Amino acid sequence: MKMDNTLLEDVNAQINREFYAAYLYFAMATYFAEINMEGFAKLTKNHAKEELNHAKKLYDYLILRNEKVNLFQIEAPDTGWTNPTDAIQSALDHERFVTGHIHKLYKDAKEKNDFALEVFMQWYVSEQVEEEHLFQSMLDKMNYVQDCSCEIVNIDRELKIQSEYVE
Ligand code: OFO
Repeated sequence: MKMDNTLLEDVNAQINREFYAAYLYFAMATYFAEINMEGFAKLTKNHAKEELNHAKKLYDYLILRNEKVNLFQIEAPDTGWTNPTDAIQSALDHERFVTGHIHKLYKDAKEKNDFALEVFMQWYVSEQVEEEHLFQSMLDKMNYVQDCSCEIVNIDRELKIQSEYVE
């Protein structure tokens, strides 16, 4: 079944958003590396790789459906973070923004009776729950310790240990 044109445009736009997300997390990893927060740098770099995978899954899906992939220009992320908490807050804001688009795509697929796309998008709906949880729980911890930099350093150390298992 051919994909509705609006749905196809939206999937292509989502591919771009996933690549943008990868760019954003690589930028964040650079910021954390520059301030010597190795744990946060590893976590965000690993997350950038996950975002590339999200883009690739959508790309492969369009190929499988014999639909046209359009790769658009990737916007440069805004990198004016003033401290680690500010950066993680912007990660959470970004994930909430992406969740809104994923939900819209899922709803549109359902309304246009594209059941294959609807089922495919379920994976992204669930993934967004995990993505928001990851940054929300981190942010809660960071807000809890507030400006106590030694505690932020401890969180960074923990993240460094955890992300060594992921790589
Ligand atoms: Fe692709 O989930 Fe985050 O942005």
